[in-house]
Amino acid sequence: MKITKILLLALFFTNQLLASDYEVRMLNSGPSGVMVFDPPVMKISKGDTIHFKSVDMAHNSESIKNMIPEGGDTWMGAMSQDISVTFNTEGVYVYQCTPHLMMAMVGVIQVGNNNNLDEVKLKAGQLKNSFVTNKERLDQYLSEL
Ligand SMILES: [Cu+2]
Repeated sequence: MKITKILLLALFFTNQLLASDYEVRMLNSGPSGVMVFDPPVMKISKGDTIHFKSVDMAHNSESIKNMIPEGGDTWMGAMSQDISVTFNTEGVYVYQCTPHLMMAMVGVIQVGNNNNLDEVKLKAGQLKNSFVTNKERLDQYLSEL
């Protein structure tokens, strides 16, 4: 019995150690265009953390309603502030920079599986209507999953 307990504990701590940290920068101009998250598309594992870095001023990171998996945590970063988000629910998440949504400053994160991808793509079709520039950007991002 004792051995089992120790093994379980070891497994638990190994999982904790294996969780990875990633950085997404919020930029006025980046490799993929103007007003972008960099990198804009991330594939991570359950339990991983993303640090959204306020590199240029006047950006934030906020999850978009109905574009995250069922039971997934929402987040809302303050303007010009870093925010760290740990993802414990698998699926596809779409998030925005609130003041630059019109310019399609959005990003996509796939945590583990992409079971909700069809649903997210459907919502993306509607969200596109609020983009003034870079209208194809979100479709492009989603096609990379
Ligand atoms: Cu922005």
